[in-house]
Amino acid sequence: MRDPAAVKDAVKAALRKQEIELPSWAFGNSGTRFKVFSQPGVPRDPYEKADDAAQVHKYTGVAPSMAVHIPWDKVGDYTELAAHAASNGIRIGTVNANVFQDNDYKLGSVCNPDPRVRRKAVAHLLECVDVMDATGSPDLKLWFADGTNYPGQDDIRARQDRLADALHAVYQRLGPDQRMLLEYKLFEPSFYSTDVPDWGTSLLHCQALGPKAMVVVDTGHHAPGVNIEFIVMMLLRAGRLGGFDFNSRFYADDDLMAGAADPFQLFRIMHEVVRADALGRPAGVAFMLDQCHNIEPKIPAQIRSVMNVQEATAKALLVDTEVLGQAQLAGDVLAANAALMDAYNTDVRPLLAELRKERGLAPDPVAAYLASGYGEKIIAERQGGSPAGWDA
Ligand code: LRH
Ligand code: MN
Repeated sequence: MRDPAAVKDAVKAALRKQEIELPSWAFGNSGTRFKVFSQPGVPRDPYEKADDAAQVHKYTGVAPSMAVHIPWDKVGDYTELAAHAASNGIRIGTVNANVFQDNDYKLGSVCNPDPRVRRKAVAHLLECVDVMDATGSPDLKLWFADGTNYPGQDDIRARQDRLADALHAVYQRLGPDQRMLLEYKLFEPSFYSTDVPDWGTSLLHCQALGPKAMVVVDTGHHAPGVNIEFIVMMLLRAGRLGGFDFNSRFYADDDLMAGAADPFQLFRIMHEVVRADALGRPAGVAFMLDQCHNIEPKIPAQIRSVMNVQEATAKALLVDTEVLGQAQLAGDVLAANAALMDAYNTDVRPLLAELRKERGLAPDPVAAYLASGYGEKIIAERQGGSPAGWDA
């Protein structure tokens, strides 16, 4: 029988080390192909995005970095941007390349049949490594919209050769402490073939490149019904899980708040992470949010999302692994399932509120943020200029 106080202390100790990275683009205007809704007080540049990201860290204590997306977060001096973030108590994290918004990329970027276009795309990826050097960011995250819309449109094998060549060129440029994170996605914006559609394709390319190439699991990038925690387990087992893009979805790549649509799935994923002892930084898994708050206020939504990941993690840390392990080995199906469900059905909100108080934070981060008046302040201050958004 476990000592409840010892269990609680162990869970709190692990949660204190948790770090969840925020996406700069979640603070800008976003939407769908039908409409990008504007919201008052939205940041107008990466400096203001970092200010907003710092608010999330201020109230949660577990969001010490903001991922940037180039050119959405292009600035004259990236070292200065990193210094500004640091003055707000956070750091610039993962650098996301963007080779999906230029007319030249209609038939693809690094997989494009036209070598001129491929060279242009590789040049951008290399520019992103320069940004990493300036900000001190360890990770380059690559997601390619590349694919085809009709069978026969292009030679899908030749496209893999082009992709491999481009990744190799960028891999060579990485510094000793830098990594490349290759994100896969089943479909969209391509609707027949996507050049990096699944974890197997990403893993094969990463293994061909070398130890600094890792796979990113975006929870919205799978076919309905896919057992994502199985993929997570396999990538951890292979030592190739570089990171997560957490969000949730009811249908496709909905980019909703993590845990909002399927908190049980997020718990099952975090159970595999905890089981592999991969929660802490030494394991090298970057826990990132990748979301768009199309209709809801963005900063409280980010705070809520971080809390959802914390809650799923706390529940995973509460799994009585001894009872679970014994039931599994005994083939006691119901006892094994019950061991997991007992943890999942535990209300961890009091434990998290207690932990926040112990860390000098408000027990309810959303309420504390809303009471701070920061939301009203930025609406009043951020007059003029052009609000950041996907098409910025
Ligand atoms: C692609 C994606 C990728 C980002 C983009 C903002 O769907 O998940 O991670 O570059 O969203
Ligand atoms: Mn993503």
